[in-house]
Amino acid sequence: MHIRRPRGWELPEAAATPEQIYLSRRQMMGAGAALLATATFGGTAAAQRAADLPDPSASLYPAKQNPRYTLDRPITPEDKSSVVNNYYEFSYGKNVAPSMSRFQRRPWVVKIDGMVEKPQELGIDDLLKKVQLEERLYRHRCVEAWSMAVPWTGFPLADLVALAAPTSGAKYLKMETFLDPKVAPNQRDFRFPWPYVEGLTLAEATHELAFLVTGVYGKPAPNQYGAPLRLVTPWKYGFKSIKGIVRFTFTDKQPVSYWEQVQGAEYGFWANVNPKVPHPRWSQASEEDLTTGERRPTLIFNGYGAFVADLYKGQEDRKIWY
Ligand SMILES: Nc1nc2c(c(=O)[nH]1)N[C@H]1C(S)=C(S)[C@@H](COP(=O)(O)O)O[C@H]1N2
Ligand SMILES: [Mo]
Repeated sequence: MHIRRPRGWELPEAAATPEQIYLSRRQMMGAGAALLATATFGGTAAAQRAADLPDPSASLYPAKQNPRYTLDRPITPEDKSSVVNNYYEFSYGKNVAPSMSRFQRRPWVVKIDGMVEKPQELGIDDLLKKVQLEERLYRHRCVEAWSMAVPWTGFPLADLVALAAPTSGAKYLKMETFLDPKVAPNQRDFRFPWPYVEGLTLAEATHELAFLVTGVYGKPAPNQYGAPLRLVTPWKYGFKSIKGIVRFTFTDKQPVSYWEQVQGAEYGFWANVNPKVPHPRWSQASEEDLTTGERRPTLIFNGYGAFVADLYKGQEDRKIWY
């Protein structure tokens, strides 16, 4: 009899079947009941213990605020921004944190590969020793037309690019979210192309605004913000700001991002904020401010035109807006 070796999430059944049925099927395939019990219930207890441990990077916070990045609006209070999140791996709704009980922020290994002189794998705490954390106040604009203003803590993406030392042929940086359906239930949903992927040109990735975020509100980021490592590109729609990053690949091919794979006609590679270029299904002229609940006009490049317009000089009538 041919018994297919279980390869976890890679089994098509795992993607298509609710966990309960999937587990009993694996049981029939010969996996020991005791082993299964350890894998499921033991794993949950371990996750709980890990979640209860203090974050090993806590002493790095709060970091000094960089005064170069100022806001034209009040900071969104944490009790508002922490319950309106997008993190499709865990929930298709906005209150994501309750679905993250199995998520563990350590151990967290980041892989740097592709067209680089220094391919490497390093733990997040080793990475944190190689960079200098700072706080930055940034506006955030979701393509769904809501916005907030957040005190992120992190370090320039350019610093990670420098650690990698890309070769001269590298033109793009591709980033990937972790893949573990035991932790992120929606990664069993075969309708979506997991893992979440995003990409930037190298010019964008080394631009001073591109920020790798590890913290928020002066402390290590709560899980729903994309801990322990997420991107923030404040001049672009929020879906570019990939969460839970485990891999950075330097390449000469333009990466096809997650949303581009799902719905390429509506969500492209560039995704630069422009109030005059509507989404195919709604206007982008204004946005709902999460802080006040009021609508405010959307700004070109989300207000960062003075910083980034040079990146796109002469291309303004091309497809850089979606
Ligand atoms: N891995 C991953 N990253 C993601 C998303 C996601 O679903 N999965 N959603 C994106 C979208 S659409 C937005 S608006 C921001 C939301 O970030 P916030 O929850 O910190 O506001 O995360 C982005 N990064
Ligand atoms: Mo978004």
